[in-house]
Amino acid sequence: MAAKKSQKKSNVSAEELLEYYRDMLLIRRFEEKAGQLYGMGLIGGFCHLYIGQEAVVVGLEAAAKEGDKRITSYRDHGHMLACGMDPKGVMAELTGREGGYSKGKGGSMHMFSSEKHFYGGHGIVGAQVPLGAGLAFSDKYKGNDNVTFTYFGDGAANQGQIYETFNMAALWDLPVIFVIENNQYAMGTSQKRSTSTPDLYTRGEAFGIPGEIVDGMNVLAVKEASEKAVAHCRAGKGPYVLEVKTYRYRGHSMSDPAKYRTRDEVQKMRDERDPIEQVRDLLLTGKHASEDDLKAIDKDIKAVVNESAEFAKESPEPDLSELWTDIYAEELPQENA
Ligand SMILES: Cc1ncc(C[n+]2csc(CCOP(=O)(O)OP(=O)(O)O)c2C)c(N)n1
Ligand SMILES: [Mg+2]
Repeated sequence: MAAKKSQKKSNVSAEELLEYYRDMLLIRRFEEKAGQLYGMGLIGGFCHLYIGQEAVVVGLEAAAKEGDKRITSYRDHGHMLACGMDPKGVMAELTGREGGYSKGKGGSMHMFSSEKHFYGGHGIVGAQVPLGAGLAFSDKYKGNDNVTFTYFGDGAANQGQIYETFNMAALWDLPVIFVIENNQYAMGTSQKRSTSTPDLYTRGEAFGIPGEIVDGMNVLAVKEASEKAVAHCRAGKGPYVLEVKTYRYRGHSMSDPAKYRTRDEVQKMRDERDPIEQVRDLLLTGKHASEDDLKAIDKDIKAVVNESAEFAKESPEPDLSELWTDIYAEELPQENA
């Protein structure tokens, strides 16, 4: 059903569809592998998987250009892979090893890449939102046309600091896209139980920020909305809100028994709305790819993910002396000063 809808709406090329298929599948398989390594005791601490939400970040990234920034919460592995960070470095950080993006000292929720303009990975709900506006402020100040994608959840959307940020972002016309990843739950609390007005995309209205609701299980719909929001920000018209309706298949974190929803609810979403299956359908029915082509892609992705897991197991534990590094900021390189 949904696949047919997106097929009608888009004139997307086969190459693009294949790229989205690959990017979403990489996130899905990476997260499945992370879940396995967690079960084997190789990953410690918190670990929040992104399975089910892949179309959100892949669709948003489809409209990004070099120089754009992104910042998100603790559910961050998909964001890192979608902006081109190396799966090996991400997986090795999950296992707490030297080869990880934070040299094994950060773990799942605390990874950064200045090269890919990825600013974390934040464990405090909503904390990344004012930081995202700050990143956008830096671009506005420097006079370039970069935008910042600032992701947060439906639960975070009820926090006070979000609205202080909306006010400043609108007042200063900051080039920031506030992406509300509405996966319908904040830990075990459904949006219905926690939120007085269900339409989170209208939350910017009081500040004069335009907003839109987007089908987050449909990567093409997300891409289209992202292009619109990005064009708005690059044109200097200030911030934009996108409420992207999505769904997480796994528990809130690896330690969540998920008793607050039925198995049927999750299964129905998987069967009827899965973002990867939708693109797979488009590729096959549009004869852009054969079953064999897709099998070959699956095999490639599995190899990349297995390689990342091997690296994450073999990379050494950080040396004790690392306890004393990365504590204070070093002098900034001139272009960032
Ligand atoms: C300030 C703060 N309060 C509470 C928590 C505990 N906590 C962690 S995640 C979470 C739910 C957030 O849900 P949502 O924003 O919808 O994001 P999702 O996990 O669904 O991606 C809560 C309450 C926290 N980490 N920080
Ligand atoms: Mg949520």
